[in-house]
Amino acid sequence: MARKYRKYIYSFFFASIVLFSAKSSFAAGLCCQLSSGVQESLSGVAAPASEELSVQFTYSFTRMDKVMQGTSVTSLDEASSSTNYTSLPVSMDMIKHTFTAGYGFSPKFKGFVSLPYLRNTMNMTMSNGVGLGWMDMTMEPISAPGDATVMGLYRIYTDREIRPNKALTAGIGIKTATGSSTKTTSSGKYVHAHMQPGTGSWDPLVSLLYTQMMNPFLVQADMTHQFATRNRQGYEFGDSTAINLGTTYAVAREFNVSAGLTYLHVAGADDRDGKYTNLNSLMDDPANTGGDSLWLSPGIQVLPIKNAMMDVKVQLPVWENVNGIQLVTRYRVVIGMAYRF
Ligand SMILES: [Cu+2]
Repeated sequence: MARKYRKYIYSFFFASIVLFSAKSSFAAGLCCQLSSGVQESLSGVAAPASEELSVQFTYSFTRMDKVMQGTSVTSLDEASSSTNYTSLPVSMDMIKHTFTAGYGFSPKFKGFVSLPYLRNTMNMTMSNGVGLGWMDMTMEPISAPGDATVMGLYRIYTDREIRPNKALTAGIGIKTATGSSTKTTSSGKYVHAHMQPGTGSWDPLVSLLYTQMMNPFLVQADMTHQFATRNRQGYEFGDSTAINLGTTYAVAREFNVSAGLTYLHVAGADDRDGKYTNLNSLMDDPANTGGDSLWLSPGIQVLPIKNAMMDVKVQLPVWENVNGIQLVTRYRVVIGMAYRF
């Protein structure tokens, strides 16, 4: 039944599927690791065919208002009574607009560039001193360009040139340092490292992607690793590894449903010179960065006209194990629009 739809899935997904849009601002505390988008690393970007240009616009909204310690959900009250922190995060929203362009230089090689623009907002609560209670405050929003990413994908193996059923693709790239990592608050101190629009570091990326058509399903497995390097201010965000398993099912010519399962590992950050560190603030203690998590991502894809696609997905954490205590994601919504020329 879905045989005739096959090429539509193909045209968008088979070749390369890279959404590194998120690599930008890969400032990864567990709270922000999703916003940094690691988990999307190899799923969802429109892939251009040879001598074809693809453009994609992606909007993502990440809501963080859950506090976790290790594998269990805790509360702000508990976090404030069990620790000495006098500054705690209440909620954080991250909005990211990403423009991605891809070009197929040959049937085997494709190149991509992605440019993000971020808006991060945050509410916090601060102690007025022992016995004096807590006061809520809203931080000044951060709105700025994030880190651009450049990536190349090379198809290593395919079972046949025309309408392949299987393909193995390797990717190599770099997350640049185009976003600012030195935004300050009104008091002149650096904003939380994980709220900065960029990381200030040039981080190499490697990925491997396997796709297989199992009519009417398209199945893919991929892995991406980002090597975080130290930025000029002495801060090093942790390396991250994302392993993703996803499937797309062609319901009709113009409509697909998709599901993804992602395992994400993010190493803790290291603030060598202490410029971003404030041990009175939970968000500014590097001990509260990094961890492991598992995400589920149901979604739909609409292909209204030839060469165009719109997709919407929700990403939900189903299991997490954070280092220390962290503000983590409750949900994330991603909306993408792509066109190939
Ligand atoms: Cu804050």
